[in-house]
Amino acid sequence: MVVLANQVDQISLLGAPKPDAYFSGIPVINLAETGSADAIVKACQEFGFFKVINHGIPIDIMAKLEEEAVKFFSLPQVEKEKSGPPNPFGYGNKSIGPNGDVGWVEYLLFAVTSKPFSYTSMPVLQEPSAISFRSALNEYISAARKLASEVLELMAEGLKIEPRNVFSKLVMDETSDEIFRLNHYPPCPLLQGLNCSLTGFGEHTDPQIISVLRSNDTQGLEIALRDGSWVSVPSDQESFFINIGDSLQVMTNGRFKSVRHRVLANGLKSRVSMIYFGGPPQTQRIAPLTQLMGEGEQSLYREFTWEEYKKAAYKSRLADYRLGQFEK
Ligand code: GA4
Repeated sequence: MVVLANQVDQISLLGAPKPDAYFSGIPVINLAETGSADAIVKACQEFGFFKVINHGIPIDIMAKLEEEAVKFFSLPQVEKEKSGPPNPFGYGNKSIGPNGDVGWVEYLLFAVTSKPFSYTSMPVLQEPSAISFRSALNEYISAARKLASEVLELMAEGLKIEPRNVFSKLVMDETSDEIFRLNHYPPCPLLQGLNCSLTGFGEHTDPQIISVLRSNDTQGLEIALRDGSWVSVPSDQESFFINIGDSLQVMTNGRFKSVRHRVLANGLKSRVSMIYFGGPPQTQRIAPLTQLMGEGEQSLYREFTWEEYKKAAYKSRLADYRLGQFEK
């Protein structure tokens, strides 16, 4: 145990997940089926989280990027560190964000600023040999952004608001603030035989509008249900998982829930995840849509721009309830 404490420093150990915490209730949305708009709205209200199947994105696009990510994370530590530390973009190891959060994870964070995006500040991606990594990234990010947009349009349809692109236009704009993240949770063999698990990525909500996650077939992701209990999300490498972010919670005046989630490290297997975060342009005002407000309904939040929210987020700790300071 002493050895474990030395190895993982201040990363928090959690109680082992209970066997019955494996949750079979994650809503599954079949995009090939009619009626998915209503099912999406229901999932956003109940969980702020759902799985998407029949999404039309070839498995090959995910597999190619996973292969490139594994190649990158297998490089010697000194090589990887040439693309770090993240400020906020670049390679990071154990340290998450600027305020002292840590987890059993290493990652690459990209700003999706120009489309197709550039890799300034990532030396490893500027090497000529990185052609296949760059092309896998571009291909994957375009597909994930398109999926985010389709899902956001179904949300508008399900909420019966117009135009249909009222949400999707916010992430599809030339100036949209999008982020992409590749995470690698290395196995932690020291955990074997111990009745506890290690925090890979601590609990938090995503500040943006929508997040699109895909992982390999290693378990680890957990979401908090409305009663605050944690459940483990069965992994599915062929599907995507969608999270509602804080900004969409505000735009729906609390109807859609920004889901709290976390990742636990695994004793035996590596987990690789890839997440697209769709955020609006910096100057975008984030407020409940008038069309959604019932008669006499008041906004739960004071007005703010995405730029203000982001600034506040980067001053916070990962687990903080960031919307708190914007509530009325
Ligand atoms: C959570 C969602 C995304 O991963 C992220 C994270 C960001 C970071 O890792 O740099 C933050 C975190 C996230 C919210 C609060 C701040 C910023 C770490 C942190 C402590 C890229 C994002 O946009 O916000």
